[in-house]
Amino acid sequence: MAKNLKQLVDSPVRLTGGHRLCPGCGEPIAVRQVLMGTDSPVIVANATGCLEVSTTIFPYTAWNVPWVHIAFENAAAAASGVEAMYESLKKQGKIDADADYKFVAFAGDGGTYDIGFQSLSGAVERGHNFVYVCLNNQAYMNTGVQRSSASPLGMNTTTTPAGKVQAGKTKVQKDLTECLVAHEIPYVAQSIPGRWRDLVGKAEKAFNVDGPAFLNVLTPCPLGWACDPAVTAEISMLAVDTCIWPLYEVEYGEYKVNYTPKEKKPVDEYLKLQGRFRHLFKGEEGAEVRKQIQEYTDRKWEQLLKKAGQA
Ligand SMILES: Cc1ncc(C[n+]2csc(CCOP(=O)(O)OP(=O)(O)O)c2C)c(N)n1
Ligand code: SF4
Repeated sequence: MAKNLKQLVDSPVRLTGGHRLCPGCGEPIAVRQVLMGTDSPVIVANATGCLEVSTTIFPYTAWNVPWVHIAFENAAAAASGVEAMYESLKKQGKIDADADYKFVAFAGDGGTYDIGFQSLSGAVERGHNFVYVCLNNQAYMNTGVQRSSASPLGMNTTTTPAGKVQAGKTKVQKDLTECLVAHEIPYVAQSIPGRWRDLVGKAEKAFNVDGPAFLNVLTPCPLGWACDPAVTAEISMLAVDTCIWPLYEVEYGEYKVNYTPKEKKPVDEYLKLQGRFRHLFKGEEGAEVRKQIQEYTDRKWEQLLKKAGQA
């Protein structure tokens, strides 16, 4: 990574304090770290969701960069349209040919895994030069914690409630990172807010590649995860240490695992800190789901190591 911690701290503040995201929300931490990945001027497209509604309460804004709010389903389309116009204006000589603007789209998992997926797929297939960041808190938080296709097995959501009928969500999450790898784009990576060096470094790479880049960032949500707002960074690190959310990157199809835990922790250590999985620690059915989560995690981790040539 080019910049040291002091230089990062002195970077321009592109998302200011004073927004109304919940205390301990992983989203603004991730956004700040991503935007520290470049010193160039940045233009942001932001889909509907917690980040958007909480940072732009009229007549105020917490954004210090040009920012466009776009519908839930088309942040990628908006960002690619802005990027295409920029390239056109450059060719027409209407803006400085040396200008090096960067374009970034932020959206939640609902706006990425589900409703925005077709516009994301289309934009990266067309090869637009922009960075797409999924702020993945694994549910539709802004509208009251409904399940998304990013919600993990066993999660209690308002549309997959844990109770007598089922122990939370009955399906595993869609592996969207791998869907983006299948698009054969220059750069795809997973990260967390708890490892700033990893996230800022990946953002830097994403901004510097020529073409589309996708970052999937696991962003803990104290409200929807029912966890202590003080441990956002630690919970994201536990997701990595249990291999539930491996840190890896794929550059032009080449896999690299960025962090291998010295001792892989049991998934229970991650699950037990979160009220969204509380029911899994009661009764036989809960124990069975925890076993399935462990097996699924182990299988995916082994597959990843193979892809990276490390197994
Ligand atoms: C097409 C459409 N459907 C539904 C909504 C209502 N809506 C606004 S925000 C939201 C949930 C956002 O979830 P997510 O993208 O995961 O972001 P988060 O709030 O969790 O950060 C929904 C369903 C909408 N704005 N547009
Ligand atoms: S509900 Fe969750 S994602 Fe939304 S602002 Fe609060 S902590 Fe952040």
